Parts: sequence; C-alpha cells; structure tokens
Amino acid sequence: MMAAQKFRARLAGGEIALGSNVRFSRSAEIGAALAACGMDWIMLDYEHSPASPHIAQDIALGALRAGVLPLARPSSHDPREIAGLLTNGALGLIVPHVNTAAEAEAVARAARFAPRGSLSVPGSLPHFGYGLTLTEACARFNDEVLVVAMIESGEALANVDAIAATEGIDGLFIGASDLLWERGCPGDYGGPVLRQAIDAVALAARRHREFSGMGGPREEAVWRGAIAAGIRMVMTENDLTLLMRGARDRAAFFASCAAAAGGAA
Ligand code: 3PY
Ligand code: MG
Repeated sequence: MMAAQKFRARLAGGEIALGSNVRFSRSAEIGAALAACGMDWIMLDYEHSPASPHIAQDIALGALRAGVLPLARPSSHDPREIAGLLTNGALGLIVPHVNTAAEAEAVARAARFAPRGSLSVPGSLPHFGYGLTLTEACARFNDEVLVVAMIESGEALANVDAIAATEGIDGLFIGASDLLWERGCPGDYGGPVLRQAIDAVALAARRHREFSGMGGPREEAVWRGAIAAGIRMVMTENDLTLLMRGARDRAAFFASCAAAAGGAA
C-alpha cells in the first residue's frame, strides 16, 4: 500500500498516525529514517523552516518512495505557493491558521485539480513514479491528496464545525502553541483552554467523519489525555528536538558510565 492509502487506512481504523515536523534536515533520506522509527508521515514546514523548496521537494519524494506520507505546511494560503508544493512532491497540506469555512474551502480547492478544485495542471506529476499518463496521475492525485486544516485561534475554534463540514477538508489539526499564545495562556499545555479545544476539535471531526490531530505539546500526560479524547494524527516533535532528546539521553548514559568508572577506580 502506498503512503497516503496507509495513512488513511490507519486513521479509518482508529489507529494513531505518528509524524514529525521536518524543519532542519536536509537529506532526502530523512523520511526513510523516520519510517524505520515508526513514523507514518512527515510535515515539511514552510511556515517556519529556512529550507529551500528544492531540498524540500527531494525530501518529499524520498519520503514517498519510502512509504511515508509527505505533507507540506505552507507559509500562507496563497494558491501559487500551494501549487508549487503539491505539484513537486508533497501529497497533502497541513494548512496553518484556517479561521473560517471560506478559508477552508479556498485551500481545499487550491489543492485539487478540476473538477474538484483549481490546481493548475503541470506537465508531469512525480508522486506515483513515471508510469502513469498525466490524466491518470491527476485523477490519482485528487483521490489521495489530503487537506488538513489547522485550528490555532479562538476564531477557528468558534468556526470549527463549519470548517470540518467544508467540502475537501479531510481532517482538523490543533496548533496548540499558537492557540495558547493567542488565547493569553502561553505554554499552558496542561490547562483548560487546550483541554476544551481538544474536545471541541475531536467532536467536530467525529461529527463530519474526519480525523483530528495535534502538534505542539511535549508533555506525555497531555498526549495521553488527547488520545483518550480522540486525537489520532500525532505530531510527535520536530527533527531538531528529536535529535536533542536522543543526544541528551546518550550524554546522560555516558556521564553515568564515567561516574561508575570513576567510582570503581
Ligand atoms: C502550533 O503548535 O502552533 C503548531 O503550529 C504546531 O505545529
Ligand atoms: Mg502554529
């Protein structure tokens, strides 16, 4: 099964789909490496990463070939930016700051070819290898592309049901950090604002037969609660914080070896 089908099947079966924000890596092998660690998807972060589109294209195609779903987070809702990401390797969007149903509809249409949208047809599409005709590739792209709306403001929460009901939106995704900063409780990942948002987003997603996800928190207790509430698309961390977590762990282990050797001397 290909990456997008695997991803949908996991979520349809109520399983968790694990992902990582890829922001600092520059190798097309990062998708394969993260797949070996149990990740199902990656997010190429054009909202925050300094990576050039050319590198991100290689990373997206490397991920697809390794069976990991490459989603892109654009820096804007501009259809021209979205077209560049989707026609060069990304097979879906995590769209930041979707605040209204009108915005959701515009990005969902920008992500699909006619008749479902207004994405401009390029000369070739790289996602599925090169054995399909352009017509076949565009039809398959329309079937597989995912559009996930980020809910990360009070306005988005007020409109969450209408956003979920929008044609072409496949899932909702809480941006916990932006949401908490905007609501005046920065960093309060364990507090009531995020808990209520998780419940509201999970409920809206269920009502419209979509999945719900989240990124931002690190605390295990917050994640346990979110998963119990129905969150299934989990953005674990970003590539830098995962690297630092592993590095800290190794440094602590070797410090304990050094302490033991010192103690034994
Ligand atoms: C946020 O927490 O605001 C996010 O965008 C998560 O990626
Ligand atoms: Mg955010």
